[in-house]
Amino acid sequence: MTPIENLRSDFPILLRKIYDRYPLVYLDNAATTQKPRCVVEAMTDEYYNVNANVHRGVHFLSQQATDLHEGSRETVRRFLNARSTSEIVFTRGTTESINLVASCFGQAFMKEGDEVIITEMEHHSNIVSWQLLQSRQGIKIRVLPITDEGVLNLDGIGDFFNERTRIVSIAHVSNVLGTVNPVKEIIRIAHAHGVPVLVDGAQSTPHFKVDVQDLDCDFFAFSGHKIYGPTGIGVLYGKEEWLDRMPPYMGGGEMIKTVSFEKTTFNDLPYKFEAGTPDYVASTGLAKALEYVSSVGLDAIEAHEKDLTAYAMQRLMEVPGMKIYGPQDVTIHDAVLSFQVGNIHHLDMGTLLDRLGIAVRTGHHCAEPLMHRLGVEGTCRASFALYNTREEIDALVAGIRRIQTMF
Ligand code: C6P
Repeated sequence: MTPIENLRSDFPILLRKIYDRYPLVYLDNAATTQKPRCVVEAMTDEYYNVNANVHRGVHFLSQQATDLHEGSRETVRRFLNARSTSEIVFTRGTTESINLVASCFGQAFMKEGDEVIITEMEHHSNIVSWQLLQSRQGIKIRVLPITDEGVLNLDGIGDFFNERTRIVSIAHVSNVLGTVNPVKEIIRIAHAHGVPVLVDGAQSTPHFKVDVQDLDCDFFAFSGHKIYGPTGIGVLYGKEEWLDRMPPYMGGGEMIKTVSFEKTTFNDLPYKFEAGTPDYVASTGLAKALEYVSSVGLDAIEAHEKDLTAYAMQRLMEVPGMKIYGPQDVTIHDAVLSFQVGNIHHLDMGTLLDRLGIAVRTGHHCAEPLMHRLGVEGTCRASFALYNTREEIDALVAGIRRIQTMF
């Protein structure tokens, strides 16, 4: 196995000079990761040599493309340790996966006054999807609070469940605080109340091993582009017992068995939820990315990123006026660091870091309610991937110190 330090050469973009001058220091991985050569090559190869629509043709290319697409589904199944490929629905990403559950689970199992439990640290996709259901069906959204340290306090969680609670929908890892939520424990508690759980895994799958059977979650969502795969593809894992009883999300080709003007019958799982031509080239890219991550080893990635996170926390705290959000304990703080330096506006900080070739994200990070809870308008956020190095963190700290002297 290649040592993790030698993997940078798999990512051609990391050689870029920003403004023709500065080596790229890419610390915006929570927004999207860079792509290894093998992912781009697999997709190019498919377009050049295989391209045909899947599940429809009797011809050679269509069958080959179908085999690739369904093989990718099996790769995803293995990656998540799902029981069956029937439980793996391809979507456009985490956002679509969550919307699918809110819409279809909501239609099947929720009536006016029924409740969903989310948390104060959710991404907009896990808030607004439920608000849309609220405006359509009059459901209620209950919000689990976080502590000042940015973690969930499970002591009072029992009070959030009642006879109207229908589902819990929570982030595995916060994209702002880096908090790793105790989802296994939350799932255990929810199940004790007879309530299923959707886990938003957008920020967990790239960083540590996820086993949906071990978690016993009912739904799990993630995006390809955050785990070194292409944009435009993601996954919804769902237990068959739930997916079977939910209505389709969209109507169209692929999701039907028979259609007449009087009556349509729907396809088996997972195709019932996959209307229209799927992004079969992106599914190949996603499978390649998951194979790449698995060959590096998620344990090795986790150890490397934990080292980076601990090192970054320690180095950033040397900067006068530094405030880091989220838990101090790196065992529950994943590869995302949101920070604020004195009264330097996060946008100024991000813009000036960019002038040094350092890419971070600034703003509310699609988590405005969390910003309100933290009492800020936005933060600066550095987030790490397997190819980042301690030297890049040194460059970040040096950049921040240089900017500080300008204010
Ligand atoms: N967060 C970030 O910079 P999509 O856009 O569908 O791939 O993922 C949505 C999403 C859902 N949940 C969490 C926890 C997320 O972090 C994200 C995406 C990016 O933080 C873009 S806003």
